[in-house]
Amino acid sequence: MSMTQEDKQLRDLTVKDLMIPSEKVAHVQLNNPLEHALLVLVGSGYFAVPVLDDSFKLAGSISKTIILDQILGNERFEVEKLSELKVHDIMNKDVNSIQKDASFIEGLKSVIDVPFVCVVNKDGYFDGILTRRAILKNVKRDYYRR
Ligand code: 4BW
Repeated sequence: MSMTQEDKQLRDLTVKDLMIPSEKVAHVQLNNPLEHALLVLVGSGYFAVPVLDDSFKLAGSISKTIILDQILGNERFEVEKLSELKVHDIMNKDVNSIQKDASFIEGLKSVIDVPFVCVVNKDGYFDGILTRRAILKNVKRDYYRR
């Protein structure tokens, strides 16, 4: 009989047990105009989402703050930039990633300074995200089980 995630001790959990799979993750693509990215961010309610290339490899991340900073002019928001600029022009390219088989503690360390980390396979293809929420839920479960 296979163990469910609920039965597992923290030390037996891997990122695969905790991650949100790619098909449930809101994301944008490198060549999308900023307007599309802003619609995805506002529509989903998320602060930041992953950016993927045409082959579904992780390329970066983009947040509402990066977009608003970019279109902020001296006296007004330069909204025309939303259709002129593409996601790849302003996205954050410096994103950390983790693999599915990483341990719980490696996952925990990866979300100490950021709200989520992208999960990729060894070739850089996007598998999903690991969120702080998933880590904290399991820390709480473990605390009450003791
Ligand atoms: O739509 C939401 N549903 C639920 N259940 N919780 C939400 C939602 N929006 C926000 N939250 C909560 C979560 O606890 O607010 C936290 C901060 O959200 P954020 O960062 O600033 O938009 C959420 O914490 P989290 O689940 O640990 O998620 C951390 C970050 O991971 C989010 C967002 O940037 C990203 N994220 C989470 N789920 C995502 C996602 N990005 C794309 N698609 C998803 N499905």
